[in-house]
Amino acid sequence: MIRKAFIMTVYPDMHEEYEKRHNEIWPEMVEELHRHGASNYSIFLDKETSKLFGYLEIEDEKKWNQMAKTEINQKWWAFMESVMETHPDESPVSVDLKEVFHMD
Ligand code: RM4
Repeated sequence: MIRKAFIMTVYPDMHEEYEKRHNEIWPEMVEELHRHGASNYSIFLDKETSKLFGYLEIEDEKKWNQMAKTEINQKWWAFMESVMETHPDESPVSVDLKEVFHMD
């Protein structure tokens, strides 16, 4: 199992909308995430800075990298484009974090 952590950015006036959309995440999106080996996925918001801290566990990097190309993920990113910082291809601006500590 591989732990992944990353930072994204939500627009300051979209905090509630971002949370609402995730409370109502499409079941097909969750299924696709699971199919691509993802589990234990959390996103936390820093209300002061609008930064989102994402954490998830994956089985395999290669399998996970396929997720972005799926139709449902592309649709989800298009849907989320209005509430968060994205690249021109609608993928979220995301900075990977290096793990510096872990304990079970
Ligand atoms: C986020 C963002 C991420 C996605 C999660 C489920 O807002 O779009 O890329 O993995 O939702």
